[in-house]
Amino acid sequence: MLIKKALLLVDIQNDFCTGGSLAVPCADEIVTAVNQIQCHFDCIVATQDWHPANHASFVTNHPGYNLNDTVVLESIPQILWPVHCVQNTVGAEFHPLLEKKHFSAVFHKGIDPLIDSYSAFFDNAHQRSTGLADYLHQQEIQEVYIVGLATDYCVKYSALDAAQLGFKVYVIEDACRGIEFNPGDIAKACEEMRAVGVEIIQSRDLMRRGFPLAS
Ligand code: VGL
Ligand code: ZN
Repeated sequence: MLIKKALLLVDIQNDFCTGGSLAVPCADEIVTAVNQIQCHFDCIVATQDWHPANHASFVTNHPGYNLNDTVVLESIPQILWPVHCVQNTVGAEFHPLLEKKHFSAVFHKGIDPLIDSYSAFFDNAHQRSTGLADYLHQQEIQEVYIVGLATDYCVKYSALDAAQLGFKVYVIEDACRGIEFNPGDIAKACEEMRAVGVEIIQSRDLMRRGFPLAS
């Protein structure tokens, strides 16, 4: 029986790309690869970081605190970020060159003002689901291939949750970029993902594996 695979595009949005408020170094470089691999997947899902303006991860909502300070939200350490990906703003839109017409569904994350959501599946307290897990189960997906931003935050937490949910998970390294706030963060994220069985692969491996083209 053919294994059902989904491609998950994490947060490929203007605010994480060049000129954005939380620009991930070299983020724009992934767009070509992400567009090229879409032809191998029947199921393509994307997430948007989608914060209300009063979101608790924004440094501006914590007077007296500085960028990248840590606060505690619902017992979870929270890094304070610049204002980014505010709902219905240009910064929250997908990168203009990202191919969007084959998306099967889009899921929003980080909508609760009181808690952040690095993972595409659940908020950081694992209290509220984005609906992505149910959707992938409905589509009878067994394997999830992850690309996007940022390797050491939302890609990592999405991969860890996907593995915990029982999916076979692949992270396509050259179609991701990380923040690397501290040197070594990206490598550490890859090790954490590997430790739970996530395979870190390259986009060229998709051709080698005898990947069928989508029907
Ligand atoms: C992300 C920091 C804050 C991400 C989202 O998409 O990796 N990082 N919000
Ligand atoms: Zn965010």
